[in-house]
Amino acid sequence: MATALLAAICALALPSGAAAGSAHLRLRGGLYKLTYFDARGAAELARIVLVASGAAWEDVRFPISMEGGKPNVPEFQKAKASGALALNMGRAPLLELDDGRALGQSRAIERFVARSHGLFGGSEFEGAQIDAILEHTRDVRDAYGRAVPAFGAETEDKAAKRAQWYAEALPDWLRRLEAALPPGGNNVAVGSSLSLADLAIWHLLRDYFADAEKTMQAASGCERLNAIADMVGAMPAISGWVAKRPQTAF
Ligand SMILES: N[C@@H](CCC(=O)N[C@@H](CS)C(=O)NCC(=O)O)C(=O)O
Repeated sequence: MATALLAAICALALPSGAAAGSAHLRLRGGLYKLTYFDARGAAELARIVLVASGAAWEDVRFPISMEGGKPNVPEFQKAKASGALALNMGRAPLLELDDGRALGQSRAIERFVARSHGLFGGSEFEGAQIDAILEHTRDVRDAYGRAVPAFGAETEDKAAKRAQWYAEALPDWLRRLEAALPPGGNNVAVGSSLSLADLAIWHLLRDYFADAEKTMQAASGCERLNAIADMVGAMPAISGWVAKRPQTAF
């Protein structure tokens, strides 16, 4: 249900509604403002990077109601109709800076904030290694989207596909992700300090999939991935965010 709802939100192609109030996306304080739906969805890793960066930021969420059995997002519609989301082609998330500049695309936002706050490695090559790990995590997420249909009713077939994902496909992906980490120690994926790669690994292993227990089982042989995820999860900024963020189904 949660995945289907996320897919529905992420696939929304809503007609333009009434014009938005002009104050809707105006910055009220903080270095950044990140606007997305009231969901983790495509924005949560960007939020995690903002949290880890220590920068002041504003977490703006379009409410989602389920009136009539389908997602309704009137504030999103207004923002979209106003052109306020044009930099993400009428979609969310959108990052705004306190100097008036703005940026769309979740991955561009993640990389920009990470680069701006020392979370993108110590050299061009480390940056590229971080990029590669980020793309690996995206590949795993995309594979899940292909393996387990997000739309439609829960069926036996879908349950079987989900079971296969956790029992076979995810362990295989995670083994290969572990093997793809650059050699090193220190409980970080790249170089010698925390980076976007570590945050993306934590998000994939501890935050992304609905079944946390089965994800832990799938990752059970992956010592480095687990060490990285544990290190990130123990960061006070991250554990504090997880404790205080709005609880959403997806
Ligand atoms: N690749 C884009 C995808 C953006 C996207 O599809 N956002 C969805 C939510 S996950 C959205 O705003 N859907 C509403 C719509 O397209 O009208 C990103 O990562 O930012």
